[in-house]
Amino acid sequence: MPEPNKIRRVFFACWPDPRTRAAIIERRRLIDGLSPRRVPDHNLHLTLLFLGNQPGERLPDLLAAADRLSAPGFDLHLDRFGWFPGARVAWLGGPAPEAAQTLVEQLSDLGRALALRFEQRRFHPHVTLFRRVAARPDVPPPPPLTWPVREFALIESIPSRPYQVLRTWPLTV
Ligand code: 2AM
Repeated sequence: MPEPNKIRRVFFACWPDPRTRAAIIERRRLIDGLSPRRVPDHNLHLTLLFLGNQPGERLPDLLAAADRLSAPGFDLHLDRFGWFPGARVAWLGGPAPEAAQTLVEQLSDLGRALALRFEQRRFHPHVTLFRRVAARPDVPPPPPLTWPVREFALIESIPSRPYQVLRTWPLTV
């Protein structure tokens, strides 16, 4: 039986197609050994908007609102490795295309329209590759990768389990 009142930890993300996932893994290999906390292959993703803990009974509204959203696809150019000192994560990332930024704004408008509580951070397109990385990696840039983003997804994070894709939505061409 589903538990409607359970707290669910969710976020909107770009979920890589198989070719893009393989290309991200290849680039992760270039900085292998940065920390023992490598993000598993099946969890690699790029967060658009982190909603965090939400009451389970709000999920149907969230899914229905995202069903009504219309936004164009975009290409993400991932051309650099980076590191966030606070989160101590090493990542593969790149600049934010305007269409990606607009999608993030549409998603946060949607969350606000549903009166969900979440903390909005500035959008820095990145795929986390390693966690618990003590210092900025001193590595040459990776071969650039173009990720054709043609859909987005709502993902659930459940402790000790692979991320669950709850639903995906196409972006327009
Ligand atoms: P990270 O990869 O930079 O750690 C699932 O936890 C996803 O949501 C991860 O991609 C993570 O980003 C992101 N995330 C976790 N907590 C967050 C927060 N408070 N604000 C923004 N993004 C967050």
